[in-house]
Amino acid sequence: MENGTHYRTCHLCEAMCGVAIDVKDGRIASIKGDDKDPFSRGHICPKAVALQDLHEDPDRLRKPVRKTTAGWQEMEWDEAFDLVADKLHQTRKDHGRNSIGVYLGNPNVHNHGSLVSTMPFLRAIGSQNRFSATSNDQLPHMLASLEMFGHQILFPIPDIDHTDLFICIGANPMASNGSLMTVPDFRGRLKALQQRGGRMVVVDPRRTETAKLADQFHFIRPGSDALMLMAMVHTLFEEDLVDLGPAERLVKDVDLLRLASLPYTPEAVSEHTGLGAEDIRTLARDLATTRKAALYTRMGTSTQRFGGVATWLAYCLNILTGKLDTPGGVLFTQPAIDLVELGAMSGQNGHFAKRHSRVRSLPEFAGEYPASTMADEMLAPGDGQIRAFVTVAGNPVLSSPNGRRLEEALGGLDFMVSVDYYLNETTCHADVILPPTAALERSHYDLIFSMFAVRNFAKYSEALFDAGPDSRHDWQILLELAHRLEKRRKGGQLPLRSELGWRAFKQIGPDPILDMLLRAGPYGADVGRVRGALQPAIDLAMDILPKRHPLRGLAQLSPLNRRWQELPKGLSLKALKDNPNGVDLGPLQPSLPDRLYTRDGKINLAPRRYLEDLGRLHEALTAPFPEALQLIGRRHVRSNNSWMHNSHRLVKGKDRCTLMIHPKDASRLGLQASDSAQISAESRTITLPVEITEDIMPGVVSIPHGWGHDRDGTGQRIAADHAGASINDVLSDDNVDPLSGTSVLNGQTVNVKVWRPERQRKRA
Ligand SMILES: Nc1nc2c(c(=O)[nH]1)N[C@H]1C(S)=C(S)[C@@H](COP(=O)(O)OP(=O)(O)OC[C@H]3O[C@@H](n4cnc5c(=O)[nH]c(N)nc54)[C@H](O)[C@@H]3O)O[C@H]1N2
Ligand SMILES: Nc1nc2c(c(=O)[nH]1)N[C@H]1C(S)=C(S)[C@@H](COP(=O)(O)OP(=O)(O)OC[C@H]3O[C@@H](n4cnc5c(=O)[nH]c(N)nc54)[C@H](O)[C@@H]3O)O[C@H]1N2
Ligand code: SF4
Ligand SMILES: [Mo]
Repeated sequence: MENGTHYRTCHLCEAMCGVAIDVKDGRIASIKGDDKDPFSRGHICPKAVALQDLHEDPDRLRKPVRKTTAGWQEMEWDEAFDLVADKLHQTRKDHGRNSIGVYLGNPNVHNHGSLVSTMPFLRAIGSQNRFSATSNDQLPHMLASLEMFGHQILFPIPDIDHTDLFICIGANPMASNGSLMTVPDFRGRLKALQQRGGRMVVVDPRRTETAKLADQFHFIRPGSDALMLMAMVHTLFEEDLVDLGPAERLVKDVDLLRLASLPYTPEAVSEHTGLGAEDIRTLARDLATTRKAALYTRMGTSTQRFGGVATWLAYCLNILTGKLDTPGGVLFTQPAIDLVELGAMSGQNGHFAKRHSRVRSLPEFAGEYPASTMADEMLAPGDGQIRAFVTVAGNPVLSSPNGRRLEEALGGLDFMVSVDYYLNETTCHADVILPPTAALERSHYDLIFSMFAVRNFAKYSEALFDAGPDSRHDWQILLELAHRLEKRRKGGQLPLRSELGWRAFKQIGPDPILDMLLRAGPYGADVGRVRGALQPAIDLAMDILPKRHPLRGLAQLSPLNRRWQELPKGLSLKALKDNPNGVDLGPLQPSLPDRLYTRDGKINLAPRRYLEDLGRLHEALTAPFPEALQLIGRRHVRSNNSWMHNSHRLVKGKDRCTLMIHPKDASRLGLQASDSAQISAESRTITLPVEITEDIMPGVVSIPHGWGHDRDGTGQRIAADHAGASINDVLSDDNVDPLSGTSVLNGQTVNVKVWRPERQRKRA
């Protein structure tokens, strides 16, 4: 690689920070924030520097490996692809197509190559037993978007750069750098908000790093957000504060929501939520009376027992107070590659509960079953039992509830293959591991997170290092496997046209597709001269064709759509290559009613599914509180889910995998600062050092996820030296939000007691 500075987007989290990487003599000399990136303006977090560690990590796999009785053995790619295709094909032949399970992990969405090849790959596998990190994460947001706006990835994004009130519930952007809100330099943007007289209010069971910068903070009992949000809705109606603003004529069923909120007075929910009734009223009034305000919720409200209802109510509150589609409120983005529109064009708006899982009858979402039932589907015998398993960029043993049970289930499979460059707690159960190129060896375009960004922005990064002939990108691995599976399914040979299609796809890869989509998109070709001639035809198509007609979609998406007339033009892959720091496409803009995808063109304020779940919410109102401690998660800026713990500079220093507990609870349990505690639920147990702090709500304890690297058979030496324990070894996989199937990762109850090895040993 040439000496000099190379510009890139950091792909590790959702923030899309620009990095400037200096290369000297073929090696990385430094990684800094890119001051010329118009979106991130030089901001990076400590993880960016660890991109180098990831790249140079001697523990990272570089060739396919196969498990043998004598340990892992390297293989050639061709041989590995054939072995995997043979095994998967045989399983399918012997036990049916649903006998193959697939789990897609989080890094897939940070990888445009994986994204364009996942669909053909899944089609070639052909199984309904699909899972992903979605059901441990943002599923309730996707469900609310689907039910209310008619499209599963059309998210209202807080316009943080222009708002005067940011209400942040169950999210910790100071650690996470934002989620479903791509917001590089959250701290800087918050500072600007506060400097223009704006305020941030945080509601969380822990006084988080974000809460410490807030103008106001409230503790809330885990799992009770839906009650608080319902009481806010109640207040808006009671005090006549409902004003739908720009959405006025688009919203339906306002009265249903009003009726539903009647029982939830702030007084009625106060004790259950831990917030004072007057505090809840004030929150509702402030949201209603601040013209530019945004209410934002994330992991803490989505991965809990009322994740579905709570997320829906958060959307409702923004709508009822006229914040949807208002600058300074929450808006839909207009990305350069509009996957929302492209999805809709091909009828892929999303679907929910079209079928149910075999063992526990949990609903699918977007063709995936909840991750919490993955082990059931492997362990329970019968037609459709998973016997072979594929993981791509995931570590569900650490990231899904009841990791120990999943581990046991993986151990019983006939065959498992993982596409991953680490031998981690999950991939160590595979028979074959296919390691892709590292991130710096491939190009990068944020197909997903550009859609969630607080400004419209496009950036393409070229590969920094040559991948070398004996390596494969994720997309090459997925397409190769798909091609070989298809061939086997068709008895060895594909019809000529299909064969040529596969070859062409494998030849061109994802970047020419990007180019095509960029040129054909809203910021694409400059149609100035031909506009006059083509405009009438386009307008006609938009007027007369039904909303879901593919031709209308095409017209809608094309640079000729009048809606984009004011947008900057000329984007293409070349244009992005010429601007390696990225291209700013302007602030978020109002887009209603065009952006809606519901059949009737309305926003459904009170979808039936949510109303049907309210019986359960009402029961919670009268149920006694849990006596036991409630366990919640947490994130730290130097960590990233389960897979950045093999970087020494990120894990060194104070142990971060601790049990946070309030002094009152600690003293009741006889726990002291230097103690370890045993945390358990039923027979699931882990042990961790305690961290006694008033920053956590009494009655609540917190453990970060992604740790527990002391399992046998893994291959990350630094991570093993800083093992910690996995919160998911304690959490139950029986516990999902019944409405959405999302795992309850926050608010499950646990027992905590002192753990002193000497005492334990004496007793034994
Ligand atoms: N208790 C609890 N559990 C949680 C959470 C929580 O808050 N609390 N958070 C949940 C959330 S939000 C998420 S997103 C999940 C994440 O859970 P997962 O997606 O299951 O796991 P990750 O820890 O992200 O592991 C990613 C794996 O991908 C590999 N990898 C990295 N980059 C690439 C690549 O480019 N290609 C390939 N093929 N592999 C790659 C890494 O080596 C690593 O093994 O965890 C969830 N689990
Ligand atoms: N450094 C770092 N950054 C990351 C990641 C990472 O692992 N590390 N992961 C990335 C991923 S995959 C994601 S999805 C995002 C997640 O981004 P965020 O959602 O911002 O991340 P969390 O820190 O999990 O924030 C959840 C908050 O909810 C609180 N909480 C828990 N239970 C409840 C509850 O019942 N009610 C309320 N109101 N709050 C509750 C927790 O205390 C915590 O502060 O972060 C991304 N960025
Ligand atoms: S916040 Fe950190 S990890 Fe996330 S994109 Fe920016 S530099 Fe990368
Ligand atoms: Mo996530």
